Amino acid sequence: MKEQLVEAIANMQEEEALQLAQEMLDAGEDPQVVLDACRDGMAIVGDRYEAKEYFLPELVIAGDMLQDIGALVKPLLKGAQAEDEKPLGNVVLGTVRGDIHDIGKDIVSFMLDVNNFKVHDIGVDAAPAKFVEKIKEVQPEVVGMSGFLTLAFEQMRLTVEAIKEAGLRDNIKIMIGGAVMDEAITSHIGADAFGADAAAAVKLAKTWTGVN
Ligand code: B12
Repeated sequence: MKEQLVEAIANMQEEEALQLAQEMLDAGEDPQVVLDACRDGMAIVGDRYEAKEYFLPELVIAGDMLQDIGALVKPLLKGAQAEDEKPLGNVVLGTVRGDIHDIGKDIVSFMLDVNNFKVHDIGVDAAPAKFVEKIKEVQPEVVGMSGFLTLAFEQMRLTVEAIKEAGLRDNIKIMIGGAVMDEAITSHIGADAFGADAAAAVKLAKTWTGVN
């Protein structure tokens, strides 16, 4: 069924995709498998966009589909969290300036949240000064930057620079992620690590806060 969901997303079959996701969850499938299928489907959409088979409207539909499926998955993940636990740490998270992609960031935010981190989400198109301001305010252990466009490389680098200039770099760990990011770009940007998905983001945050 996972493959069918990937296909439905890739082929812009909105209703089928939502129905398949619901059926998988009803049948007791791990919500993470549903999210993985979304990601695989989105990767195909991205490839078709690049190949000029799809255009902006398809990206918009794909974004809508993912948000709808995300809304089905989230309550199931949330159920696992104990309400009264003390947060493991603070994370400031945002999509960098010039970039408005937020689906991946929101999944990361949500997974950190269900894993008991306090997430301070500063949204999309977040300028370096906005990161700095929030870091000063909440003094997080971890900062996460999301980026989906090639132009985000430079914005991430500028954000790290701004954090350094504000004298805040030594106290925090910085992770980056998003469609076009990879391990190789991490040191260029001046970040500490790259995470390929939300699970990696949680793992990094746990390592850096001494949880494991
Ligand atoms: C949906 C989509 C859109 C939607 C976004 C809706 C929304 N609310 O986010 C809309 C239609 C708005 C859009 C617009 C554009 N898009 Co677009 N979009 C996509 C698409 C198809 C999927 C992105 C997505 O949501 N994926 C699903 C999520 C779940 O996966 P994910 O994003 O990778 O997130 C996971 C990981 O990356 C990771 N992660 C994410 N953030 C972080 C952060 C940290 C700290 C860590 C550790 C991990 C992490 O965890 C997430 C969950 O597991 C991608 C193609 C692709 N393959 O990604 C193109 C893509 C990103 N878009 C692209 C482009 C070009 C654009 C536009 C410029 C198009 C245009 N001509 O206007 C605009 C840009 C607008 C802007 N200024 O930002 C290009 C970017 C190319 C490039 N190299 O620059 C891509 C790659 C498509 C392509 N192949 O050409 N887009």
